Amino acid sequence: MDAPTVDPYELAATAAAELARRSGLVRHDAAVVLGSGWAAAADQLGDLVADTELGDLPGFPVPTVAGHRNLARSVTIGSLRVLVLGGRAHLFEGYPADTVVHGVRTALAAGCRTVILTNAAGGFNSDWPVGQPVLIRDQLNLTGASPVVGPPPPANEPSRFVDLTEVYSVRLREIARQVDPTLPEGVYAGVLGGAYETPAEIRMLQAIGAELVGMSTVLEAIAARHLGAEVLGVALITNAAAGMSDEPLKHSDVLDAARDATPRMVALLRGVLERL
Ligand code: 8IG
Repeated sequence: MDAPTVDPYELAATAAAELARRSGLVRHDAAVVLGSGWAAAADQLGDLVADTELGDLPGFPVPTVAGHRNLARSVTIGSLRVLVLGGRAHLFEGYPADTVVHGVRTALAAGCRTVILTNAAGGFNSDWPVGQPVLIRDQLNLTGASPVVGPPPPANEPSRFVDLTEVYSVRLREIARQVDPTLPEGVYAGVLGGAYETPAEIRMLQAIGAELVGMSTVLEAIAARHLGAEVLGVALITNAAAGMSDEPLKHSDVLDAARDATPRMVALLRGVLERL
């Protein structure tokens, strides 16, 4: 394997500098990564300061997945400066881990100390209907990839051996439940994806302690913890996982479920951000 020609931490610093130049905000305080179907929330999260196309920032691929937007939006909620990333890169698109987490590293280089990761996920806890938002309590990284694999981080960054005892902040989950006391918590299995699971794979994931499954989030959460941010993960259950219902899995159903849940998602995200 060839060593990368650009250090990913340096690339994130370059992207953050360009974001500051284009947005006019020298720093941001919190970042929200919007997953599949959450993009509509970008329009309702705060007072617009600036829009920057992700493709105009160094190191960002243009999002290709339906339901994602080519947008880094800077908004304010009171005095809080929030960076809303309208799209993300996935391993299943063929990107390496460093590219998948580039948005999160850029947000941290821009000053963010809080990272809210949202996603759409398949659920296999029968208490959770489609449209149910779930706080991620913990994760299983089953992708076989990690953002801290590769050349060691530069000397000014933390060691790769990051403590993952509390990936998803207890404090931020409590704040989320102040906003919506009915929110359940679950363990998210992050897989390489591309295809959805087989019923046998879902039974395996159940057996090893997961309750929801998706193709994102886990590497970004590791990267954010590595660089010291506090992380909140919110999954929207947009489909029953394979073998859990008689319905075939379709990406269009995922987007429909997310659209219907948008008002609740916006209220949750705004409520959390207002309380930071
Ligand atoms: I939305 O059922 C969504 N993303 N792996 N499995 C996996 N990813 C998903 C699923 C699902 N639903």
